[in-house]
Amino acid sequence: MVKPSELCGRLKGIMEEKGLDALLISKIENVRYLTGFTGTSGFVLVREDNALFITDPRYTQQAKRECEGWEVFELKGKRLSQWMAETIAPKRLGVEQWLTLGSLERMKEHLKDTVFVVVFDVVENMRVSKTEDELKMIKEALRIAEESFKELLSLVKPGVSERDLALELEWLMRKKGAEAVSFSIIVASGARSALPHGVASGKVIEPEELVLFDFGCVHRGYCSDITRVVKLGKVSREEKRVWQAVVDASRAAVEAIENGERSCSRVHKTAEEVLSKYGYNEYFGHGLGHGVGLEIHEKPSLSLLSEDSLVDGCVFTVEPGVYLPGRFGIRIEDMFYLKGDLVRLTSLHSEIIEL
Ligand SMILES: [Mn+2]
Repeated sequence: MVKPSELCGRLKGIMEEKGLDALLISKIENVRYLTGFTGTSGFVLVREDNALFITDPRYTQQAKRECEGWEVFELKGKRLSQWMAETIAPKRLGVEQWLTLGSLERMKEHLKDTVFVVVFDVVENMRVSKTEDELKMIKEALRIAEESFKELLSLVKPGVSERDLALELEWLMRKKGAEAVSFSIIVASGARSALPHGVASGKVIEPEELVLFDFGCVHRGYCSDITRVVKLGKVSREEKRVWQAVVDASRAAVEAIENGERSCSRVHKTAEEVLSKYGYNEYFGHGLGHGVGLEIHEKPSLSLLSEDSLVDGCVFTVEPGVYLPGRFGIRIEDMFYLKGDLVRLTSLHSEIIEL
């Protein structure tokens, strides 16, 4: 949570630069980050010297309890744009890049003379560096996911479908206190493991197959994200080599960061170079990793095109993968926290788990 006065201070620069007399934060994760509001409908309206939380009668009571230090305004019987037109009538209103074109068109019906100015990532940038409290919640989400996965392993055997395993894993995580899964669980077996985002299907697992699990859960709004690979039988030579390439790529990225590299694109490149040495570069098509917090994918983005940097306090994944089409794929994903030193948050070992 950020105090309204502090928020005004932090946004003063951008508001002056863009000549805004008001800035509307509408993306719900950003609203939650700023105010602590956990409902699904709410806005933060920032002006030069105050910031207000706005919601509708469904959430007024809840917001008064959750949004400590925030003035809660209940919007009743009219649209936000109508209320803004009647009260503050902004000349230049900042909106986030997430506002839909449809919402913008509707707002213009009331705010006819207002100039709308898109601002990018104002709150996302504030969210990059995690507080101790946020870190605690991420760690708990990770602990729940890891323990659930360990329990799931006894159920991974030939004849079980990917979907059943995904359901079991979700069930285990929910039973341990997770609010939700952080994304649709990926269980990809055999040749499907070469699909980087092979969401669990009805496919039944066969003997001697590799099974890739990518999963995570949400604890008090905060996400976790892990990828591990299981082999039903003994790992083959080639599988071992691909795994080694992936683990070496991950280690090289981690070492670069430990040696002070902060450019996300350069960290990505470091990992890619290792895969190149193994001849697997063309089988790795996605970014090396991403920030994790209130959203499963947030800043910083560790990819070739990213302009992001790793900053103190950021939590992110490192997840190189090699996908051999029609054959198999291996990805290992760990979570890290940068605070002076780089701390590996994931505690599961990275070996292929032979069952
Ligand atoms: Mn991930």
